[in-house]
Amino acid sequence: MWKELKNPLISFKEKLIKVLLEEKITEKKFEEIFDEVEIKLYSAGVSYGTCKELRECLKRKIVDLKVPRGKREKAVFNIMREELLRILQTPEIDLPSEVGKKGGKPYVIIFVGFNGVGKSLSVAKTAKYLKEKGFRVLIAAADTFRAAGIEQMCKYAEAVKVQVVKQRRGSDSAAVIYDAIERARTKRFDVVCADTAGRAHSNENLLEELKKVVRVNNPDLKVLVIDGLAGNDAEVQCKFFDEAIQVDCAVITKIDATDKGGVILTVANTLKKPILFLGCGQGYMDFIRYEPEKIIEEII
Ligand SMILES: Nc1nc2c(ncn2[C@@H]2O[C@H](COP(=O)(O)OP(=O)(O)O)[C@@H](O)[C@H]2O)c(=O)[nH]1
Ligand SMILES: [Mg+2]
Repeated sequence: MWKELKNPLISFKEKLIKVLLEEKITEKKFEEIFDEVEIKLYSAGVSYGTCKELRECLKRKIVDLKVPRGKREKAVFNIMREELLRILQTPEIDLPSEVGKKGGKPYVIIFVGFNGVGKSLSVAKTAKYLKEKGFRVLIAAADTFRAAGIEQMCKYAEAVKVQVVKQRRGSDSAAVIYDAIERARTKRFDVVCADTAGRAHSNENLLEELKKVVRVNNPDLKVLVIDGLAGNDAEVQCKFFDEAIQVDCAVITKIDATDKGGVILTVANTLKKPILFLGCGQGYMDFIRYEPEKIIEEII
């Protein structure tokens, strides 16, 4: 899952330790070693901005580092651990407790993101999870744009045994979600999980539509879904959606389908917002909690 991230980081660590055995690490030496690693980090999906930040904070701690013989390995490891953790550590969110706080009023979650990133499946995973926590969950099939968007959401909803609110294809996605919230209010549902249409940088209309969805429905949680295979583009996607609608948290999908893993660093560092879960498969239970310490254990 993390191979392409792990290999360069391990090799970086080993190179530093090797130099440290002979002499102090000068700034020039540090830059030289980091340059080699950086290219590989890019291709593992760590964005330019995130690499730069990592370089600067590691540099500050490692250049001229003085440690007694025998403690060097541990010292380098600790510094890397600390700095990676600083990047990966984001505020936490406890979804069931947030839903509980609404005290009977429906808690509204919308999922946004580019096409094909895994929004609809993430809606179903979240709905199933919350249902199993004892909440009454309703799904809004509000991807009214894509052909078969509604049918797909209905199929997922049926599979996780959650009721769904839908309208005709091409109808107003804000209105579908509005309807679902009304239904949730009158029928005493605790949560509405709303799908939306995917969009791209160039999709002005869809972006306006998304802003309207937010304006009209004032959701409690706006979840940005990012594909774990997105590579460096993850940074652009984070900024694009955060500027448009101020997202509250992220989901990173398909981490089972890649060795890159760097997208996680990029998203954590760019958004600095909670990561709700990591999607790790096409089944409705295929997601894991986001645990930065565990990830660091894997990568260094
Ligand atoms: N392997 C894997 N596939 C996923 C994951 N999440 C979504 N997918 C697949 O990615 C494709 C697109 O997902 P979908 O939910 O339709 O994306 P949407 O266009 O953003 O709604 C589907 O084939 C999903 O089964 C995941 O965590 N792992
Ligand atoms: Mg979809």
